[in-house]
Amino acid sequence: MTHRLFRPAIATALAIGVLAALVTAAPATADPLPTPDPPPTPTSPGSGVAQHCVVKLTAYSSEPGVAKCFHTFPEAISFATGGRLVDVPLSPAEAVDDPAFAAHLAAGANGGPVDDPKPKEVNVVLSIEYEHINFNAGAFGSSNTFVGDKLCDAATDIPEYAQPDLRNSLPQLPNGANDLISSFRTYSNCNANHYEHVDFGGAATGYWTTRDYIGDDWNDKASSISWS
Ligand SMILES: [Ca+2]
Ligand SMILES: [Ca+2]
Repeated sequence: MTHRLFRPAIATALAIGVLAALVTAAPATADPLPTPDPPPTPTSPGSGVAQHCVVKLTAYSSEPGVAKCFHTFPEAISFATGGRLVDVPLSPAEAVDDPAFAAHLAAGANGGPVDDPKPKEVNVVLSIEYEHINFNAGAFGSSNTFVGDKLCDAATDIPEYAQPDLRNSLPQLPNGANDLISSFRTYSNCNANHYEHVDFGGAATGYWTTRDYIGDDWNDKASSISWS
């Protein structure tokens, strides 16, 4: 109660003080008022540099994959599928809506039969992770395509693939793909488990399939991923 009683008095005193200061300062050249900081941006502002990187992982290895990066999404997908998918829609969002594209990737070994006699020679797409929601890398957004050398199996007790540090996945961005992912699409029988910190630390989503939005709790949070 004491504070409330004093508040009007303080406010009045402050107002009088400000007026007095303004009157006093008026004839002089006033310093410019400091520019207030802009309000924080409520959503991911985007990287500003479009990157589309493919990371090749080896099954049952915890070695971080090496990223190979491209300026456009079609270039990245063509590389990820060993050149088999060349007629790729220009944007990731269009690609997701393209039935032929989805069917090729969902079939496993780049559209070839799952029992491809030479599975080691082709890459299997595990998941494509997007900087923005709705599988949209946007004009200045990025995508991260993870590929492996075999399909995931049905069980999730032992993950087939792991990327322990997403900072390595989009090399030209200051923080890589760390704390960037907003949506993802899974392929090749794989589910993706996203972790709060590198080396699979902190909270985990559990093994999820495709999400057009990873959710408020996980937007721009993931720092490592495993697939199973
Ligand atoms: Ca994001
Ligand atoms: Ca994180």
